[in-house]
Amino acid sequence: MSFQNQTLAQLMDKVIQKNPAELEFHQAVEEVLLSLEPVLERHPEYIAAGIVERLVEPERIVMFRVSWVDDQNKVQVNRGFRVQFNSAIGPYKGGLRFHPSVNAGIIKFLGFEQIFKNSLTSLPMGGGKGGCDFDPKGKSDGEVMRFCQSFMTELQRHIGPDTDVPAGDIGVGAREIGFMYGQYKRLRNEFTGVLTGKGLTYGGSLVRTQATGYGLCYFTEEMLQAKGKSFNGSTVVISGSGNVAIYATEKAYQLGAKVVALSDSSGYIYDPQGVNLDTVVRIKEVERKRIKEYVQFHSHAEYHEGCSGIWNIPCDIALPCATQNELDGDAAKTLVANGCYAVAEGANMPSTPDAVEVFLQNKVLYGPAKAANAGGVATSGLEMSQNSMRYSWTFEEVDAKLKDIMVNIYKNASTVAKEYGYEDNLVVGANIAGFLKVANAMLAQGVAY
Ligand code: NDP
Ligand code: 2IT
Repeated sequence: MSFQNQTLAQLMDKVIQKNPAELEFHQAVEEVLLSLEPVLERHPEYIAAGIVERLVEPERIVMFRVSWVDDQNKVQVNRGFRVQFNSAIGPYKGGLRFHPSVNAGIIKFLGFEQIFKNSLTSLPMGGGKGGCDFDPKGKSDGEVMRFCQSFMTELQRHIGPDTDVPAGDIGVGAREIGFMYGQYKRLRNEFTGVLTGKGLTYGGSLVRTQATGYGLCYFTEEMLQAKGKSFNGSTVVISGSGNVAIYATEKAYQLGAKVVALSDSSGYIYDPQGVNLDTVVRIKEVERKRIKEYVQFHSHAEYHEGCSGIWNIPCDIALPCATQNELDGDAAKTLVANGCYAVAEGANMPSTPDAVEVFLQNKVLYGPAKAANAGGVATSGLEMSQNSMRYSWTFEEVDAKLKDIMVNIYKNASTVAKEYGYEDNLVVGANIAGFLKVANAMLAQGVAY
């Protein structure tokens, strides 16, 4: 796809010029701007008010040194980020990623996408994201604690329950959130809902742990049922074996599917009988080991080095749940050739633009990340509501609200796609639906808000 609208084409050039070398950010912006062409034709007032120009510029970026002392008493220095992208519809909201690959471009792409995702949830949350190039792998609990405390010592100046509410993402789970929450509370002397994904003993919400994976399957089931299909009886391939992948696997099984493959950043397992989730949870979550250990417990299963081969496994439904750009055009063609009819994204931007093109051209049911994985942040929004009320809902109550939100995101994205002449294109539908609410809030609030 290329730009027809000159204003948008020029804006895209400017984004590339002003943010050199931030390839993931360019990719995320280009996809959204292409989707917005039909909206701007209908609504020139958004151009007049500079809405899109303002949207691609973060309201604020904080970059900071994180120094900490390792178990050998050596000083370590990492680089932390928080991008506060857009607060038009609520306090900045989005996860923190701890991974050696983290840089400004990656955090900006994630923060930019979060604006539209959060808008789609229908809850009042702006877009933000943060993280650090710290690698939790191989670190002791003490090292992770000291790092998290140092990270929060700076971050706490920039966040707050009505300002900016971070959560988890890659490398940030219950352990890291606990350490960061403890440090925030120590420094600020406040017990507030400043982070989500908290433990259940100190203000966390039931279902938040499961929410992204469960929500992904609720969304996918809705997308399938609209075309007379369902998870029931299907074969599913899921990449990753972290928080999102594990709970997507659990829900896919509950909906009657068989999950035959999972991966980590070293390689993938293929278990034609269906992966045993208890084994995966023990290896990845409890022991923090590699997925290849799986074949020691299930000798009929196979382990293959390298991540991309997972897409060669024949399946009906593919759920990429590891990281950005993990599924390229060739992998998409292989999936299609093997009969895969649905792809929904648990990870953020896992499919390259070429892969997305292949899915759309071949009429694969395709659920883009902003819509399909919004269940995590939606349940974070529900955690914020419960914290404000000083109250907690039951598992069933939160799960029902999550399901309702995911079904509505599907309906909203597909209705808007049709309304703008792109029936069945959920990329365009989700981007436009997410954009409209934010754009109207920005219009209402004036330029120098
Ligand atoms: P986890 O840290 O729990 O798990 C990440 C998984 O992805 C691990 O299996 C990891 O393998 C694999 N992985 C990470 N980086 C790479 C890489 N560069 N190449 C190949 N595999 C990789 O993170 P989550 O499950 O929380 O996040 C997974 C994806 O879902 C991310 O894209 C995240 O942004 C997105 N997401 C997460 C949400 C949440 O609520 N947690 C909400 C919405 C989206 P290894 O163990 O080897 O590192
Ligand atoms: O990408 C995401 O939506 C997340 N990592 C979850 C963010 C959140 O605030 O719960």
